[in-house]
Amino acid sequence: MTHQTLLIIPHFRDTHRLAPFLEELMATLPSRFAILISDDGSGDAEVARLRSLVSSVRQNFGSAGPVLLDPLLHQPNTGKGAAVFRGWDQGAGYSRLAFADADGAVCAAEILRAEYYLRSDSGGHDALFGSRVKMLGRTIDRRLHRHLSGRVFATLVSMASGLDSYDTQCGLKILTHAAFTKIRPHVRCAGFAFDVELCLLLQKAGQSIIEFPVDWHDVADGKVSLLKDSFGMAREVFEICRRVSEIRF
Ligand SMILES: Nc1nc2c(ncn2[C@@H]2O[C@H](COP(=O)(O)OP(=O)(O)OP(=O)(O)O)[C@@H](O)[C@H]2O)c(=O)[nH]1
Ligand SMILES: [Mg+2]
Repeated sequence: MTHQTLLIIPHFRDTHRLAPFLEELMATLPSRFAILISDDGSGDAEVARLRSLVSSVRQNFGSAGPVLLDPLLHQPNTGKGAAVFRGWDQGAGYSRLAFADADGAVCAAEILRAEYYLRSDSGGHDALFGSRVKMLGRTIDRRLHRHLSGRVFATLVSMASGLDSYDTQCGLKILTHAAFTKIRPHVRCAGFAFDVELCLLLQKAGQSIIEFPVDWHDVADGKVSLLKDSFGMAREVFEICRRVSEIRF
């Protein structure tokens, strides 16, 4: 079977959290998936750990499930957005492109459920954005301060951009390769606010996005800091809104 969905895992010094998640992905995803870890300037020692993780996982799983590609390496550290887009740029020949956070906050079964939904979707959506909505049937295990800061950020994004998204920052997104090709020339944001740019560009290009509630569990030892990153992200959001408003498709 040819591989149809390219799943990018943006990675920055996260091998210890990625290791159990990568095993779970290999055990859960079918062979239409290819997994590409996009390293973002983690440094020689961490890259050595990443390479050894990839080769031991390959040995354990053989050729039955998804293909685990050689990690995509880059120096220096450029940000999560840039790492995702570098990965998606490798996606020629795939029908769908996805990314998921390295910590496994959205588990492999949820990634598969979301990908299956977009694949078999009769509504003709071009992109699916995971969303952390507390609702019957879904499990959201998230620290209160993360939830509250996420609501503040989503409200800020909505006021600045008019975007009606409930949760732009969830660590699972899938889109068709065709949709990505349309917006690629306009992609600029390298940092943690890249999801906002992605959403605004897709909308502006007339692509239809569905928000898809997924299960989420916070995994300790994250790198996004409420104090350190929120001002930079707010600045990025205003810059993205200004720039996207000037783009014509
Ligand atoms: N490429 C790249 N990826 C990063 C960087 N910092 C974090 N990441 C990745 O971005 C993803 C999310 O980062 P996390 O550290 O899980 O963020 P968090 O603090 O747990 O925040 P939430 O998951 O949103 O609650 C993971 O896949 C990280 O490896 C970076 O500087 N560059
Ligand atoms: Mg996380």
